[in-house]
Amino acid sequence: MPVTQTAPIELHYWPTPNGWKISILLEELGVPYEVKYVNIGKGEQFRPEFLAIAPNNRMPAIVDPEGPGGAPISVFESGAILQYLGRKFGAFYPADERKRVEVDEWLMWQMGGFGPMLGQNHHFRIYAPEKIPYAMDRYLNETHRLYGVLNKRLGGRAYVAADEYTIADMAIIGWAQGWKNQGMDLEEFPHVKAWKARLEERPAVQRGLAVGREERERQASLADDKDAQKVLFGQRAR
Ligand SMILES: N[C@@H](CCC(=O)N[C@@H](CS)C(=O)NCC(=O)O)C(=O)O
Repeated sequence: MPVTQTAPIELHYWPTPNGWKISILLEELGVPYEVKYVNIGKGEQFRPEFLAIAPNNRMPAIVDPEGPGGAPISVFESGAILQYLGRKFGAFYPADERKRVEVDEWLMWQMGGFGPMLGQNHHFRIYAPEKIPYAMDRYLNETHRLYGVLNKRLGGRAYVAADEYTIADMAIIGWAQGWKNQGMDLEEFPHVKAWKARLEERPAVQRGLAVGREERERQASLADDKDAQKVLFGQRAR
């Protein structure tokens, strides 16, 4: 029986590759949700009410007022959120064990590699006050390697896992938006390019990527915003 959602899911969010994963899934599911912006450049991720649901001071996070047993539940870490919503609504996360293992493999590949490594690449290329060739090369090469892995995987396949469109694709697509700033040339990765275009044709993907665009455009770009850089870079245990 399809699960219905009556009360909106709270999405604690800022428009970035990790945030887009969840806005895309919620748009695909067509369930009610309410965006609560967490402006990470202004330090809103350190507010006590946000830390109570996301102790790692990173968005995205959700609060589902209709969680297991009908009681509210909060979830942080984008991969865990994708899995929770996929299980709850029985969509984009196949129940068949072989398929689910494939989805988990590619979801973890994104969470552990095609996310953290691309993030470091972007940091050292764009934000680092000094250009450190060793760090820049290391993360550029790793990004290139990861795009190569994805390209091979997508050869002869429409989607990354389980022969269908899943949360694994949704986890990866946001990170592939930034290929230029990551120093990549998509012509080198034709299967990635075709897959990206295929996903971007989906209205829900377009809507998911647009959530909060105006909020973000109102802000100075992080590369020029020294105050935001102070908030985001060089964090230590508090
Ligand atoms: N592993 C986390 C990473 C989330 C993450 O890095 N979020 C960034 C924006 S993309 C953030 O909230 N940064 C705030 C900060 O650095 O304080 C996830 O996938 O949810």
